[in-house]
Amino acid sequence: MLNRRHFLAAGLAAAGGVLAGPAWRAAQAAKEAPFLVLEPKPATAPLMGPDDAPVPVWAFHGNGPGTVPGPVIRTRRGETVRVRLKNGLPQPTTIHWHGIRIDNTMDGVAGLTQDAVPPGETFDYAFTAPDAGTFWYHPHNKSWEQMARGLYGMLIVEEDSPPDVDRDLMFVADDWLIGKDGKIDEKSFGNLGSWSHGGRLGNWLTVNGLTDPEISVRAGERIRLRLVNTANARILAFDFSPLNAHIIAMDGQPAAPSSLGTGGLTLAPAQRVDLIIDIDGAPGDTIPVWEVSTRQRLKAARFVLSKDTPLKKRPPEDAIVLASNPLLIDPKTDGAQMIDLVMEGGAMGGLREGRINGKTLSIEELIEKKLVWAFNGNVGRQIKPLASIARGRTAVINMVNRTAFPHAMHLHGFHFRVVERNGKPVYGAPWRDTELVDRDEQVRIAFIADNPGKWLFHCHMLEHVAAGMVTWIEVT
Ligand SMILES: [Cu+2]
Repeated sequence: MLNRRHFLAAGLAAAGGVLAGPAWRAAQAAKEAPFLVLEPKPATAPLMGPDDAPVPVWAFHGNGPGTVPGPVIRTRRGETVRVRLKNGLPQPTTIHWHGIRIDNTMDGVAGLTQDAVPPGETFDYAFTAPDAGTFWYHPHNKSWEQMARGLYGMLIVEEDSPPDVDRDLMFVADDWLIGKDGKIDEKSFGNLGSWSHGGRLGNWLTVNGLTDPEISVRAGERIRLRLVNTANARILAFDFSPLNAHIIAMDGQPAAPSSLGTGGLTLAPAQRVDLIIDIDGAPGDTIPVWEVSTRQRLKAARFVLSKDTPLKKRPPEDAIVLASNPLLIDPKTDGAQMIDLVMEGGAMGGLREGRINGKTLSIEELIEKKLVWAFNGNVGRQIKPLASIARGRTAVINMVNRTAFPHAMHLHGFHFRVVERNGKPVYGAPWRDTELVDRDEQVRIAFIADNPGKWLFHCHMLEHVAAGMVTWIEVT
C-alpha cells in the first residue's frame, strides 16, 4: 500500500523525529481499495520525554502500535479513502475528517450524520477529497475527552504538482493537562469551571507527540511545514524567527504567500497553516521554535542543522504559490441568505435562561445540565437547524460574540470566507473552515451551499461545544 516515493518521504521525516506512525496511501481504484483499519484504543506515548514514564493515552492504531498523533493518511484529489473504524475504546466513537468537503453521510458527526459506533463494533468510511491540502481527523463523540486523551491524526491530500521543497514535515501541536502523577488529569474532565470559561487548558505542550522535538534539517533547505492545533481549547502561537517563513495555505486551502515576519503565527484550535521555511543557518546550528501565546515563552521544537555542507540557497523571490483547488467559487453576497448567530453565555456572560427545542430553562436548570452557552438563545444542538439553505445558494452567517471569550467557529462540509469584520467589509480573506471570533467581535462569513446534507456548525473549543455552542445547517 506504500509506494516508494511515500515510503521514502516517511522514512526521511521519521529520521527527523517529526513523523509519528506509518504514512498510508489510499489505493488507486475505489473498487480495489482495501480498508485501512483505524482502531482507537488505550496505549502509552512518550509525551513527557525520554526520561519520564510513557503516559497512558488513547491512540489510533493502524498497521502498527498506536501513536500520538495517529497514522498519517495520505491521498490525492479524487482518490477514494476507505477507512474501517474499529472501536477499541470503552465508549462509543466516530471519526470526523476535518476540513474535507465530504459526502455528508461520511462526516462522522455522532447523532447527526451517523450513530456513534459502540465499543467493539466497526464503521466503514469511504470518501474522496475534492481539495489538495492539509487536513486532519479526530473523533466527533465526546471529543472533549477523546481528543484530550490523544485521538487525532493528519490527513494529507497531495497536490497534483506539489511545491518544490526538500522536506514535507508536520507540526502537530497539542496542549495536555498532566497531573502530578505524570498521567492525564482525568478529574478535570467535565469540570464546569473549565466548561464555562476558556475550556480545559493544559500545562504541557507537545509537537508531534513529543516534548521539544528535534527536527533534523540541512542548511539551505527549503521545507514545507504543515501545522495543526489539536488542543481542546488553547489558542497557540508560534515564533519561527529568525527563519524566513511564508504562509502558503490555511485550513487546507492555498493562500497568497505572505511572510510571517516576526509577529508569530496564531493558530486557534483546529486551524491549520502550511508554511514554507528556508533554513538559513550554519551546519551544526540549533534554531528553536517558541510557543508565545502566554507571557511564558516555551520551547516548542527545534530545528537541528546537520553537519552536511549547506545546500545552495533558493532565491527569496522564488515564492511558492499553490494552485487553487478548482471547486471553490467566490461567494457573491448580493442576494445571499442571511443567517444570524448571536453567541451568549459562559462565565461573565450574563445568560439568564436558554431554550432546548422550544422549552425555556432557567440558568440554574441549565447549569445542572452543564449547558451554559447559547446560540440565539438555544443551548446545544436542537432538533431544528439554524437554517435551511437551498442547494447552490450563497449563505452569509453573521456571528456576534456577546461572550467574554474568543471562540473558534468551525463549519463542517464547506470552506468559507470572512466578508465583514466589525462592520467593515473584508476583501480577499483566505478560505477557512475554522475562524476565530474574539470577544465583542462581529464576523460575517460567506460560502456557497453546494454540498447537500446536515452540517454541524460549532465552536471547536471542545468544552464549549459540549456545553452548548453547537448548531447545524441543512442544505436541501
Ligand atoms: Cu468557544
